Parts: sequence; C-alpha cells; structure tokens
Amino acid sequence: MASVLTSLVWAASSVSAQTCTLDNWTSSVKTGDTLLAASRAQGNKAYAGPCSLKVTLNSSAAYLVDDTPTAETTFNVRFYFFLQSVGADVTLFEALDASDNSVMSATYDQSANLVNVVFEHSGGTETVPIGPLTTGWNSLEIQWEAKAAERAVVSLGNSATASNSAGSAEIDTSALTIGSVRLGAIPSPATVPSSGVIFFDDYDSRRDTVPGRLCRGLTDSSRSALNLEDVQAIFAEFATGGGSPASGTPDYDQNGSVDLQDVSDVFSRFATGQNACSANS
Ligand SMILES: [Ca+2]
Ligand SMILES: [Ca+2]
Repeated sequence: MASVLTSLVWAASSVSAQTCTLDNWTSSVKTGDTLLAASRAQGNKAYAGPCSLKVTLNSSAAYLVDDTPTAETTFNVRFYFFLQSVGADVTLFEALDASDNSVMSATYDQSANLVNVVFEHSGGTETVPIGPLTTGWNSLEIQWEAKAAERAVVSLGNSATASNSAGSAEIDTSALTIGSVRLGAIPSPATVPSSGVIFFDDYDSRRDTVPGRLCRGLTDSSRSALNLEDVQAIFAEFATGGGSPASGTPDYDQNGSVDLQDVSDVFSRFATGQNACSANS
C-alpha cells in the first residue's frame, strides 16, 4: 500500500487563479461559512502554498473529514495551525476507528498554552501535553502504532517532543485501528468556542514514513536549500500586495504574514551559509 495516506493541502488549481478548494476531503461538518478555503490574497493566513483552511468558531462543530485511512495500524500525521483570538479550549484533530470511536485527539488548552494529545488504550486514556505554543504558526506531529507496548511520539515544531509513558509503562493500543480523521473545530472532548479563528495548512498523513517539517522560506520544492530566488519571490509577493504570491513556504518567521522581515531573514540565512533546509525547518 502507498506510504502517503493523504496530503490534503488546500491547493489552488493554479497560483494565478487562486481558486482554493476543500474538494480533496471526503466530507465536512459546518454551519454557514465556518469552513473556508481561501488564499493569502483573499485574506486567509496560509503557510504552505497560497491556500489554507479558515475555521471560524461560533460554538458549532466545523471540521473536515478524511475517510482515506482504512483499518490503519500505523499512522503518522502532521499539520500546521494558527490560532487567532481563540479564548477557550478547542479540539483541533481526532482520529477514529471504523465505528467512530476516538483513537486519539489533540485539544488546545488555552490557559496552559499547550496541546493535550489524548491516546486511547486498553486501560483507558493517556494524555500527553506538549507546548508551549508560539503566537504564530505551530505544527503538531503524532507518530502512532497499534501495538501491545506503544510509545506514541508527539512533537510541536522542531523544539518540543514528548511521548506517552515517559518514565512509566507503555500503553496497549494493539486492539485499535484508524478509519477516519477529523480536522478543524471538533465538538469533543472540548466544546467549540464561541469566537476566534483557526487557520490550518498542509495536513499530511502517512503509514510508514514521517512527514516532518517543511523548509521555512523555500519557494521552490525542487531545491533543498534557500537561495536568492527565494528572497526575490518573497519580496515579489510583498511588493505586489499578494498579487504575485510566492510558492512554497515564504513566511520564514511563521508569524502569519509574508513581509520584509521574511525577505530579510531568508537573505540572512543565505548570506551566512545557513541556507540548507535541514537548518531551516
Ligand atoms: Ca496551503
Ligand atoms: Ca512572516
């Protein structure tokens, strides 16, 4: 079977047309326009490519469903998210079995400024907190396997990593499989907040390999290091007010806007020889 389960970016049909779509997802649960695929030029914050998903919080469920997973016993997932004026806990992600019972979930804890990842196992649930969150784009990655002595690995950005059972027993997930996932504002275990916005981008799930992080500042995925073309592409997006959007991940400092600071940051990485993607993820 293919390694990549689903790479659900909110792709534009072409960069110039900037028609962003959610059509790659199986289905959705929403009220009104609470799930909106749009580009940076159209007002979304987008981390990878011009498009992203905007989830508007209004106390009602608003999430996408991916039914691509089928009785998966290994599952690695990563997505980027940007919390804007979210004043209460919200469940961002959930993986479920074929009967829609939860296998794992990830919930933003507003007061503690972290994410609680909850894993089901034969003896109940185990919560793995990971943080602190930054004020810009965050990326959450979970590596999970169905096995009798499982240590799931959770990471936030490239700086924070945690796992279940650090210092205690591993968990028994051997009876579990994953049949679908949800991404957005999910009504359990947290209730959906009444206000705020969450942007999501570059959801990637795989069976065998681990998605890892995208190369910050890289505007041409055929390269593995930053160069002056990235500086030019990021400047062009800024100078045209978004009319000529950069491809790739131009928001080097991950603060939610593509501007002169990103131009300066990428130039600095290039000029100081720190331009390899391995040093900029
Ligand atoms: Ca995108
Ligand atoms: Ca930026």
